[in-house]
This record gives sequence, C-alpha cells and structure tokens, in this order.
Amino acid sequence: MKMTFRWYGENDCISLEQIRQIPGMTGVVTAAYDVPVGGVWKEETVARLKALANAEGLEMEVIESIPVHEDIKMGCGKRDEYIANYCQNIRIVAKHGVKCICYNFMPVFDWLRTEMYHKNADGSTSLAYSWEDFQRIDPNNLHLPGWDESYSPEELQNLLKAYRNISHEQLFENLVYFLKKVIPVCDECGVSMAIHPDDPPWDIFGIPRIVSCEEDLDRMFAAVPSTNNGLTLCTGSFGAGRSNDLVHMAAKYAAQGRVHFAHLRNVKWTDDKDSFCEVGHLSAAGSLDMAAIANALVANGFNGYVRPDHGRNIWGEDAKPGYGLYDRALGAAYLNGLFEAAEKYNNK
Ligand code: DNO
Repeated sequence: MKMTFRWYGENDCISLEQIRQIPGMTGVVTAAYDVPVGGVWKEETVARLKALANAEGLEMEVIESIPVHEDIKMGCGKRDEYIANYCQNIRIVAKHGVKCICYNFMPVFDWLRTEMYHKNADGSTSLAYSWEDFQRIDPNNLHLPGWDESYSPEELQNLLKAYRNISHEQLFENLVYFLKKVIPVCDECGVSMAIHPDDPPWDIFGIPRIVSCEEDLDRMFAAVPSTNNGLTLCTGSFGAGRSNDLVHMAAKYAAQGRVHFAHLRNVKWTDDKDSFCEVGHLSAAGSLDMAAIANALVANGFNGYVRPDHGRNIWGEDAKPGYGLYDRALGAAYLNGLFEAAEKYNNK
C-alpha cells in the first residue's frame, strides 16, 4: 500500500513540509479548487500542485475529488457537456501522473453530520451524527454544518424538490450512463475511478442514495465491469451502517481488484438507532476492527492508496473539522503499524 495524506492545496493550514515528516508518507491526495463543479480544470493548476508536492518529496497520484455535477446525477440539463468535461479532466490529470480519482455520487450533499465539535470525554472534539438531532431538522430550513455553502437557500430547496422525483433506479441508471462514458477514458489513460460511499450510508430527507452497501456495489460493478470502475473503501462511511461487514467487504473487493483507495477511520455506534461518533483510529476506540480490515485488504492483494481519514481535534488544534494534522498523523502511524504486520505475516 501507499500511505497518503489529504492536502487542500496552497490554502491548507497544514504544510507539505509537515506532511512529509509523518512516518511512511509517500504522497498527497489533493484537487484543483479554482474551477466550479462541472468545468474543465486548468492544466497549469494541476502541474503546479504536482510540482509543489514533488518538491517536498511527495507524489500526487490521487485526486480527491473531481466532483460530479448535479445535472449528471439527475440525468438532465447539460449532462453530456459536463461528462465531456469530466473526460477531459481525466486526461489532464492522467497526463500529470495521477492514477486514481476519488468521487462520489451523493445527491446534493456530501458527508453529513449533526455536530462538528462533539466533545469527547478526553477533551478532544470530533464529528458526530445523532439520530435524535437529525429528526429535529426541518429540511425546508437547512443550516447544517459541513455542506457545500455554494448553493443559495433557494437553489438548495429546488434541488431537494427535484430529487424527490428521482428514484433509486433512475439515480443508478444515471450513474451507469456516466460510468459508461468515463471508464473507457480511464482504461485508455491508466486511471482508476474510486467511488466514495454514501456518508452516512442511507437516504436523507427522502432523496435517494445508491452507494451504501455490498448489493449497491455489486450491481454497479456488474453494469460496468472494467476494474477501473472501483471503490474508495471508506470504513467510516460504510461502517456507520451496522449491517455492513467491513472485513468481508474489504476482502471481497480487494480480491476483485476494485479497491483502489482506502479511507481508514473508526466510528463508534452510540445508541441503538443510527447515531455514531467519530473516534480515534484505534480499534479499541470504536466499533470497527481496524486490524482485521487492514489484514483482509493485504491478504487479498490490495496494493492501492491509503489515507488516514478524519481525525479528532486534539492538543488544542482548531483545524477544519476532521482534517487537523495531529490526529490524522497519529492515525497514519497506527495504520502503518497494522499494514506492516499484515504484510509481514501474509507474505511469510
Ligand atoms: C470527507 C470526504 C468526502 C470525499 C468525497 C469524495 O471527509 O471523504 O468529502 O472527499 O465524498 O468525492
């Protein structure tokens, strides 16, 4: 595996110099943030990001994300134009050495939490999702943290309304339509698409989500069989869904050669409904068996990119929630240990 770290480009308060000092770090996971969703990326931006990373001895082989325009997800408007732009972006990043693109197909919202600074017993804070708090949210008056603030309240309402008429089946067809156009470009350029699962892995506000469980993945891979149609195994996202067996999923999709990227973090289920809290990466801190997941990946030939996902805010750090330096660096060190042991004992 190759250990990587998410870096939000030159505006990130965490520097490449700090990232390179984390043991075992081989590269950054980043994106161009200067073109609106759906547009064609500027090649000079991609080249600059790569040059900056390389100057610190870090690779830039993973992009997270090239976002998918809502017209593509809804199958309307200018979807063909946006897909053509997407293909163009694949070619541009491939030209600069990128091997893997992480993206998602979640309507309107990316990850969703009800609390950004949940206070833990040890004084650290982390992201959390409370089933009870979620019930109190009025979808017509949304002020939830963590969302793309680029929509006006009116645009958001219109989008939500439009999605209420889209079924799971239609959304799935729109995903397949997209993949049938982009995967051949990936095959040609030697790039993998790694879809990020729904976070949390269930429908919200009555709008469909279709990348939440094994069954969803199986039909997506069956529809477009190239192994460049692959997965970001995000343990925290899938792991919030209690019926997802992460060890089994890691083994199964690694054996199929579809796990190109792994976001590794732990979550703790905090009630008997859907509530969960993000915790430190260690297995003992939460509900997932991180050692068994790392072992399942390695034992099944996983050879992709890993990054420590969301950390807590610790040691007084006040970083972008989930994306501070300290706890993610601790997470990387811990994950390096798990992989070292798994690789050593599986290759005996
Ligand atoms: C959250 C991230 C996601 C991810 C996108 C991929 O912390 O893992 O926002 O980047 O879903 O498109």
